[in-house]
Amino acid sequence: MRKPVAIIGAGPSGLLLGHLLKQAGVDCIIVERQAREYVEGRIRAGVLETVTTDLMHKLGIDTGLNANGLHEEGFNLADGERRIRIEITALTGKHVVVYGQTEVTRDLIDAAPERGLEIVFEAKDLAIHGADSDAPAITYSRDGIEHRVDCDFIAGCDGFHGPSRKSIPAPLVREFEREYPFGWLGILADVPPCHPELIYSNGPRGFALASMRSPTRSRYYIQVPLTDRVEDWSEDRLWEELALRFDSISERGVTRGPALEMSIAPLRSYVCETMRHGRLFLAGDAAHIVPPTGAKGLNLAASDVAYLADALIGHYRQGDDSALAAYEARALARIWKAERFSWYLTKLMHRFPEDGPFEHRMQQAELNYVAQSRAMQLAIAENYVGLPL
Ligand code: RFL
Ligand code: PHB
Repeated sequence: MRKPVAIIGAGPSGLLLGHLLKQAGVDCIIVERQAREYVEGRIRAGVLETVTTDLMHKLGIDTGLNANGLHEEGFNLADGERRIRIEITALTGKHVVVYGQTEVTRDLIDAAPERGLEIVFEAKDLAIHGADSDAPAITYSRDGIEHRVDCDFIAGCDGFHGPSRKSIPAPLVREFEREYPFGWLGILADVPPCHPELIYSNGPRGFALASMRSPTRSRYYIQVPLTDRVEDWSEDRLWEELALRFDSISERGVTRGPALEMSIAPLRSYVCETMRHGRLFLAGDAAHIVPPTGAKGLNLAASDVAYLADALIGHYRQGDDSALAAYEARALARIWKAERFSWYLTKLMHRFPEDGPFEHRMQQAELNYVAQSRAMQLAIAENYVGLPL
């Protein structure tokens, strides 16, 4: 088979890129390792910046988003008993939308057949060939049959563990990494959220986040040591811990209910600055990871893809490769700012095992400053709603 663009991965970056290219008349195929049900079942991000919602509107894949997205005009940072509201709309004129990555993914997959966007699920043993040649290709097997897609360009949208980044020769890879000494234990449940807006709390018992998916579905996280496993946590123990962290600082207090999902995610900051190798372009988690504290991962994937779609469309429509040449630098400028904000909020809101009382006083002093300074609140708000493309 021959396609102008072969996209590896049907996460948010691959799906958005596929739809944007198709909408512009550039043919492509998405090849995904997992089954459709698995991709649609993953519980991940919940907060969308305008960059992401704008793409969904531009694609006209926004019925679910318009009907069920929650328009958020503020969020909260808490320490101890105090809640500092960051009035994002009053400060920036913008807002964020709470709408799950699970729903975004499902909407994009549902819309694919009617737009002629081909997605191959359950593709095994994917390999990349000739990325730095004029004739790149990918091969994979499905149901025991070998397939080959010859193409002009390969988009590596295959997440942190995918094969795209790993196919770049090691001496060419410029990468930067920081791991954090804890993870987030998350729970999703059909219970009303404890508070109308998100609360990130750095209380005496450690970090916790109260988030939501809808007025009847809550998403909570707490900081846990890297040695903890999900099996170490019963639902009752987690609800008990969440009540201790949120009952006194939320409007309604924590309502308990059966878990729809519980999982632990490690926290990492990572950037691979080599986002292009010949005709292979990386986008989303394939090139960078942020700790989830700033809600930036999915939104960065969306901005990468907005740049990459523009660049590929420029190649096919105008025969102009300048945006392809500029892709890496353009994407990295936004990525490093989001990396900085996610790292900053992670440092401010978590208890680090290596920190002593001095570092804790520094966190308190910074939160005192945030509480009193409109300039600090504005700096946090404009990063949270998302820096311009
Ligand atoms: P994904 O979603 O990982 O998708 C990559 C896809 O590639 C497939 N793949 C392969 N396909 C073919 N062949 C192979 N060999 C392949 N290897 C892998 C995978 O199966 C998968 O389907 O990357 P993408 O598209 O770049 O999207 C990135 C986002 O998923 C990620 O940044 C966010 O989920 C991060 N994130 C958050 N981001 C936000 O913007 N706001 C949030 O509130 C937020 N909360 C979160 C998060 C991530 C979390 N976890 C679990 C990591 C909360 C959590 C808990
Ligand atoms: C979520 O609802 O899953 C969520 C919200 C905000 C974050 C991270 C995750 O910063």
